[in-house]
Amino acid sequence: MQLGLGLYRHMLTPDNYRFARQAGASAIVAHLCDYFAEAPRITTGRDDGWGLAGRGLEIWEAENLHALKQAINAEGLALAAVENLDPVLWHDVLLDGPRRDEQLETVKRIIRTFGEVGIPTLGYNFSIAGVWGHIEAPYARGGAVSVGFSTTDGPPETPIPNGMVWNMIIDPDAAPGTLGEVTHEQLWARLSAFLEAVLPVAEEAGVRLALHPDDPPMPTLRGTARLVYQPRYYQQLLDRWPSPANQLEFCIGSLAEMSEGDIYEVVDQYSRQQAIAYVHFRNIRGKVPHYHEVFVDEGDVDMLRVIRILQANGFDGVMIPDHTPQMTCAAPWHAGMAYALGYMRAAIQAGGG
Ligand SMILES: [Mn+2]
Repeated sequence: MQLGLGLYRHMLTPDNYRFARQAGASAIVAHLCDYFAEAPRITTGRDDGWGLAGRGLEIWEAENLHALKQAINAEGLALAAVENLDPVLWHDVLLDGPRRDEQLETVKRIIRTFGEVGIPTLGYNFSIAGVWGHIEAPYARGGAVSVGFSTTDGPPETPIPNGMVWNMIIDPDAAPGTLGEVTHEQLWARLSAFLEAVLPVAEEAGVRLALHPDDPPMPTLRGTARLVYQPRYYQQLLDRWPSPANQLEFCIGSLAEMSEGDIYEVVDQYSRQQAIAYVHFRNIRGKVPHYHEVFVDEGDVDMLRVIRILQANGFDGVMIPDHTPQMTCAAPWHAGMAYALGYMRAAIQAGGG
């Protein structure tokens, strides 16, 4: 098992690569979509969500991806995955809109480029509402600020306005109105169109697609269906499209927040199938519709047991800290990550590798 660190777009710097290396990581998971440029954290309840999509799209070009990989390699790290497509690149795939086929071609081109550059995994989140509705509050130990979700205490679940997809603005000039409702049948049909178009290309390119489960894992959010909001829907994904390129971005926190399933059985079920591309390591307290994100060592999940199950099933991929509570100091994000990485490294070593 390898330790990695996820870095947001504006954090893809040599200093942060060294920070990762110093904390024992050997891999980087890079976010290329420029959310969180203003603050490196999950934000909450704003009408404009995570802001304007489509900034800095040149990063998706082969020469820029190659330079990114070189810079990461130069610090002794692998570029293990790119996490999330900018919604500008594929919004009509999610919405079944008029530009769907053109955008499927764009995604295929990106996957082929990943294959050429040597980026082995593309993590994606097939979601219309995206990560939405979090509350930011001092939920973690010692009053550390983290996020939570609550259907009673969170922001009102308003319909998604036109021009917004995946909690980002894709068209600031969109006509007034809302996206309307999207059913589970529609969402799975859209996923089907996506995977049937791109999986053959991914197989040929040697790139794995890794699906993140829903965060928060509600059956619907803002009137739109969610895809993997119970652990069993991961199995549906794997069974419907069997392919070495059809893999999981396995988020322990999101899976543990789901109302069904035993998290240890879930970890065992999917790691035994060698279906996990990489792991998001995060602990939580509670389940939908009310939960809080907390430090790795204080939540409902015995994270050491999770690591032992992964090791027993021969998982040899990358595990990264997911979001962590912000620690009270001059570098709240970095301190939180260093804390999680130290814990994860100790757990891996204690388990024998
Ligand atoms: Mn996650």
